[in-house]
Amino acid sequence: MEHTEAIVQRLRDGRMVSQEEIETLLSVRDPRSLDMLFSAARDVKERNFGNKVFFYGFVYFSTHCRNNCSFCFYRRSNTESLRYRKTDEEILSLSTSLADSGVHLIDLTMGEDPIIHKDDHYRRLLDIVSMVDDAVDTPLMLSPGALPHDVFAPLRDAGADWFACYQETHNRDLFQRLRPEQDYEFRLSQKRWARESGLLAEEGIMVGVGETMADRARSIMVMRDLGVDQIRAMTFVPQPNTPMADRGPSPYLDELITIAVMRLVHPTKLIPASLDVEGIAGLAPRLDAGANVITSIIPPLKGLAGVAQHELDIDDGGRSMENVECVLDELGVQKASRSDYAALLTQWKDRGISEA
Ligand code: SAM
Ligand code: MD0
Ligand code: SF4
Repeated sequence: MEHTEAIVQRLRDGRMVSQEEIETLLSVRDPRSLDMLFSAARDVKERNFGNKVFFYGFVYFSTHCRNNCSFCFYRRSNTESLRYRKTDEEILSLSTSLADSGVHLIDLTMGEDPIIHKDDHYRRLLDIVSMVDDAVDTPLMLSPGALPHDVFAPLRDAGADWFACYQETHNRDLFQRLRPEQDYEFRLSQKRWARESGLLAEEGIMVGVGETMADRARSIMVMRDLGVDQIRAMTFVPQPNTPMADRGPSPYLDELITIAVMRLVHPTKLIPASLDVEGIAGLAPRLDAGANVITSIIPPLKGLAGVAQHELDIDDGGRSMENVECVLDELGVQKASRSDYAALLTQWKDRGISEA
């Protein structure tokens, strides 16, 4: 306990810690040390962001995918997964209604849909981004999978603010098992290319896919080297009809501890509490662990899916803006203003310009 407390204190003082020390924090399981870890993470969050959180709307506009990730319900070999492709009109109406409901950002997400991932300089993707950007005054994130280097600047010019692409792990062997036929370096470069083009970037890992504590600690270090602005951990949710279907789910506590340690090591970054793991029931514990962005807000009855939880809490409105705001009221947490979010993005983008 003393050793753990000393590491936490060093982080709170803004000092560096080693990968082994991060691993020590990730390995904490006794109740008193856990209390101390979570309360330090909450405290650090509140010092940097107050009692306010951001809301991200999620538009999974195409569930077609050319890849075969072993953890994913939408892998190409799964003939039983729900496939749809939203039309321009549908993407526009979903985005405007999310913007009207007051989200701080819209995350436009797709599988690596072959009709978009083709050799035409990603014309369709750029058109979608411009179309949504013209229609809403809300920042946009794009989660389209891995793209060639020369598409990043046009995406920024089309109106994207953020680029999300999760490595899942920074252990190369494990990466190859999780994302067969995909290139580790190419995927890691996505975050660098995004930042070099003036986009903000998100990196993420999955918890419970066979990684060790040391792997988790290394990911938290790599996130610092990448200089990304948002970082996430999501518990792996086993999917039927996939090679990892029978892998037991790992305890959510591991994800919560990872979030808390991420918060201590990365005090000023955005860290999601994703509704896509445990649904709305998982919101409070993730905020209590130090998360400050609520992601995967999905309007009900629009034929939209989640990624890890394709149906949970969607059509009954559990993940709607309205319901999430009610739950936040009960928790005594406030919604940040649009101008809080705009100020943060401007500050970060200016920093990007001065680094370049
Ligand atoms: N197709 C794009 C890609 O893979 O980058 C964008 C989709 S992105 C929303 C998919 C992310 O959801 C993955 O990178 C992974 O982190 C997460 N995910 C997918 N399946 C999951 C599962 N079964 N359990 C937990 N997280 C999952
Ligand atoms: C989420 N379902 O935030 C979304 C997704 C993609 N950028 C995000 C994993 O949980
Ligand atoms: Fe496709 Fe993304 Fe699922 Fe992999 S995680 S199969 S790239 S949708």
